[in-house]
This record gives sequence, structure tokens and C-alpha cells, in this order.
Amino acid sequence: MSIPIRTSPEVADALAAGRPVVALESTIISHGMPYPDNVAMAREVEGIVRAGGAVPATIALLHGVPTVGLDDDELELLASDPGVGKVSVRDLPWVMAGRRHGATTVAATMRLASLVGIEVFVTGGLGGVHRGAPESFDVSADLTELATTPVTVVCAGVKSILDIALTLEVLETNGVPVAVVGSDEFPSFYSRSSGLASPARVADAAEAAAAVGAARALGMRSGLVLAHPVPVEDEIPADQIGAVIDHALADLARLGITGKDITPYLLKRIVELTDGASLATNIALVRANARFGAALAVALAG
Ligand code: PSU
Ligand code: MN
Repeated sequence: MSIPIRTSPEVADALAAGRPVVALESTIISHGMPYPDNVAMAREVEGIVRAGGAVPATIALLHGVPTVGLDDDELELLASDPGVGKVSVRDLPWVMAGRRHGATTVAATMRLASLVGIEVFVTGGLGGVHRGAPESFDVSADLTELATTPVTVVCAGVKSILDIALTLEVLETNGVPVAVVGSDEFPSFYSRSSGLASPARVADAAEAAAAVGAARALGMRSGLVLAHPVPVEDEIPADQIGAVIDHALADLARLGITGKDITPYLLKRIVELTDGASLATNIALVRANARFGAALAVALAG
């Protein structure tokens, strides 16, 4: 079966030679940050991955074609074109058939990365079980994809716009290995703390690579989650961001926003309510994740 994926020559060469490659998502660019900070972040993170000895592979759909490894103009288009849709796994077939542009979520990026043989994927935050999910049933497809797709996702934990405890429960039910790098507490994206214990802890990229190798040796078909806490100097204390998140959630409810628009709205509102401080933290944690993800990909390839 041939898969209709366009892989850039640089990424294809690296994969063929077994050199380290790091996948990067595009929803964080198109729907996670304002322009032009988003395109600056995307370019900078690609540079960090390169400096760490791996090849960056940002993933998106262009004219309906799943594309792995984007050039500068393509990053600019994703960052600035309001017609770029947010594409999770269930959206992939329609956007491909309609030949539209799409920015891939964690779930859709994992699926495409896995199809071309990329094992490591760096992002900011994972989707999860939304607060109120027992009523709304709103559970991100990021969690179902993690259950079935063997890609390791490096993130800064789960934002408290979500129910972090329930998110960890669903990951456990699905047999997804979750560890925190260098901490016993699961991080909450903007903050290093969440009040929840981490299911496991790894010291560094070498130990994380050994765990990925063990999961594969055991025939586990799931993804793995490596939560890398935001650097101390960049974090927003949990009580401080907690009040902001409550405010943003109240605004969300008042506006009646639902479904796939929830996460983009909340991220944008939190940037407004913090006068940009949450954006600075978001960019800083992605940088740190990219450094760790590159080290992990190098350790896995070596
Ligand atoms: N969290 C962030 N920034 C993001 C996202 C999550 O801090 O950009 C995006 C990711 O692409 C993630 C998606 O996969 O939101 C989850 O959306 P939903 O909750 O609709 O599944
Ligand atoms: Mn949802």
C-alpha cells in the first residue's frame, strides 16, 4: 500500500539512513499562538532540534497532501493563513479529499509521523480529558491516538484547562507509559506542579530512550508520554495561572464555545488575560522540550 505522504528530501534521507528525526506539530502554530510569534517559534524550534543533532520534521496538510518536513514559505502560510483548519485524526480524510490546508493536532501528527517511521515528537501540551467531561464527553483524540500509535510525545504535561487527574486515568486505562523527566510530580504546562504524582520518573534522555526500547521489545503498540516540566525561571505559579484559567473557562461558557474550538479559544484568552506572559511561558517550554526531544532522538538512533 502506498501512502500519499510527501516527505521532504532532508527528512526522507535521514529516515533512510537511520539518523535522528523529531516530528513537530502544526496546530500549535496555526491555532495555538498569535502571528508572528507563532512562525518565529516554529523556526526557532526547528533550529533547536538541528542544534541538538536531529532533523526537524514539521507536519501539516498542504492542498490536502500530508506533508512531513516543511520549508520556510510553508511555515509562513500555516502561521498566517486564516483558512488553515485544525485537523485531528477524524478530520484527515475530509481535508485530504477536499485538498485543503490543515494544521495537525497531536493525534493527527502522531498518525502521520508513525506512517513515515518517526519515533519522537515534540510539542507543548497534550490534549486530554476536559473539565466537565463526565457531562460533555469531551475527551481529546490525542488520548485515543496515544493508545494505538507507537510515537513518543515530549510535552510539558497537561494544562489545567483540562482535568489532569482524569487525563492520567485515561492514559493508564489505555496502557500508555507516562513519565516525568527529573521530577516526581506531573507538571501542568505553565507550572512545574499540579498536585498529582507522576506515574514514573526518568533522569534523562538516555533513560527515556531505554524505556522506549523496552516498550518496543515488549511489543507494546501504544505511544509513550514524556512530560518535561517547564524551566523554573519560565514557569507561572499554579495558583496564579489557576485564577486566569478559571476566568477563561467562565468566558468560554458564557460565549457557548464548544468542540474543537475550545482549546484554541482558551489559549488565546489566557494570553490576553496574562498580557502575553502565558505566551512567553508557552514558547519557553517548547524550546526546552525541543532540546530534550532532540537528545532523545539522538539516544534512540545511537
Ligand atoms: N495545548 C497547547 N497548545 C496547542 C494544543 C494543545 O498548549 O496548540 C493543541 C494540540 O494540537 C492538541 C490540540 O493536540 O490542541 C488538542 O485539541 P482538542 O482538545 O480539541 O483535542
Ligand atoms: Mn474535544
